[in-house]
Amino acid sequence: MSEAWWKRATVYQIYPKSFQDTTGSGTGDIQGIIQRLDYLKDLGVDVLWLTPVYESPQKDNGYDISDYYSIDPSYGTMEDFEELLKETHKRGMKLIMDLVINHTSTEHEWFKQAASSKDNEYRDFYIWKDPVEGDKPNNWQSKFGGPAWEYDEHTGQYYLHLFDVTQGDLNWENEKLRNKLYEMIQFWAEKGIDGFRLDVINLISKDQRFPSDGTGDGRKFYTDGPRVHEYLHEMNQAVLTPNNMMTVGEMSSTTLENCVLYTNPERQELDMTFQFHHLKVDYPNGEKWTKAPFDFLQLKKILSEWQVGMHKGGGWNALFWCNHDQPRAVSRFGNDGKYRTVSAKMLGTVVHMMQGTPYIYQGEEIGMTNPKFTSLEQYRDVESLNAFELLKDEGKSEEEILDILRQKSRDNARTPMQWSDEENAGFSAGTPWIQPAANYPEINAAKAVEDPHSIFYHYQQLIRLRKEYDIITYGDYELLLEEDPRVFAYTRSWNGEKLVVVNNFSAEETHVNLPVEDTGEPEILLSNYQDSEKSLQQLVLRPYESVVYYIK
Ligand code: TEU
Repeated sequence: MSEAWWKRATVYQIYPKSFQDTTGSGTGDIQGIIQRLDYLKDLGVDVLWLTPVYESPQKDNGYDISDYYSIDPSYGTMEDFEELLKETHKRGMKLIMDLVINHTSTEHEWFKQAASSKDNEYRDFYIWKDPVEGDKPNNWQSKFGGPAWEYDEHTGQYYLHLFDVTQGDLNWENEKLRNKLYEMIQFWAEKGIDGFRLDVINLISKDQRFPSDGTGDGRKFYTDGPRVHEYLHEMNQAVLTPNNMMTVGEMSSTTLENCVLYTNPERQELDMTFQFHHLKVDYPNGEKWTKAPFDFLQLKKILSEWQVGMHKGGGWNALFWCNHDQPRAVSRFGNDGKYRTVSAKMLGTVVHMMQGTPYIYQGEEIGMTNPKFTSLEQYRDVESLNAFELLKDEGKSEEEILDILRQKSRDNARTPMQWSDEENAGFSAGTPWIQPAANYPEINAAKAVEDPHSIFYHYQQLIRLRKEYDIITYGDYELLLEEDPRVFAYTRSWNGEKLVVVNNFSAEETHVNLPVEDTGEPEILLSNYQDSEKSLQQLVLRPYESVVYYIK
């Protein structure tokens, strides 16, 4: 079998709401994306992933879809979408859409029908249960806080929503529903798109006993659930493989074993998976809503386990630091002050030199930071607003909660793309739906493109290296200096070649004794300083210094 094209590709994630507004509405739109295609082509990315642009009441910024077949008017029209697809292809790039099929908006026609009566033909498209002893069917919790069940007065039953109360979970046990979804996927495939990112796709199969969870929130009864592999294989055979779709599954709280199964090509399920364990290293005891530093040794351990485990099992990783649900990587794992540029480059190198398909989240390529909002009025995200209320009920002060949101809120990644030093960062001529970070006069794409030493060009090189060096795609991974509290070093080995990737995760000068043989002068493929040491022996790394050595 020839190599899958996406193994050497780099994907760029666009959050359309915050990318580029062309109408002055304050919300980004599809025409805005078209205007910026040349910038993306210049960066060198191969695939664009758009978060949902379907019609939606926008309670969860488009992850609450009310019509899978139309474009939300705030983003434009179907003609705009077709133009975007054509223009993307014209530049030799591909386009993938977000597929949200664990749930729909409660404003979707199916849900409205389903809620209208117990014997409506769509009733069984969703998950309805009778009250148990006058209360909720079980103790499962919504991922956005509060119970996962909502009582419907009209029909006297509860419906399940693992996310917001306006996001009703679909009932995948129902074959008719599954076929409706495949029909919809076929519609988009025929438009000519190149694939899908599948939202929380490992949550679609629920344990049909719907048991209460003694010690937990119910997660174990629907995460990587009983029939999930069967459903994915069915969908793959029905519409994904026949249409040659590239697929990346977003896997919530998944396991390595399951991700091997999801992505080993022999199983014909998905091409690759996002897992989030390395992004929970600043959740002490699994608790997101608390301010905490990240555990560096854990970070190395988790990323390494996934490198080795997926390789061994014949699976494939999606590599990433950030998306629209995560704080900005440079603020979280790097240094967004004095060492912003070097640390942003270092972070890029760390994941791009691993095995898998790298994803760049809009603005990462220019080192955008968390916006450091100071008042609740600046936040928009439903999860953050819910968390604020829940933390207040727990007795935390407003100051404390704002401090936590500044570190953890999903809005950290949702502020407008910083294009220039013009008003509103060149994002919009109107009032942006969410405020831009105040640092846009300093940090913006126009400036980055003019500076040959910018983060932008570092990413451009990372993308190019992946195309030029087979070892990045195929090499065996090995973590070095596992216990070193500052240095993340690893090797990739393949076909007699070796890459040694050394990264200083601290603002201190750090001495490193690498357990690798002295082979004379290795070649430096990439560095974030212009004069990195040429020898691997007795290395002294400067703050956030990152070097990729190549030995043949
Ligand atoms: O996110 C799934 C998900 O579980 C998280 O990343 C979630 O945002 C986080 O755990 C909350 O702490 C996906 C989408 O990426 C997200 O934007 C949607 O809100 C969610 O699904 C529901 O569709």
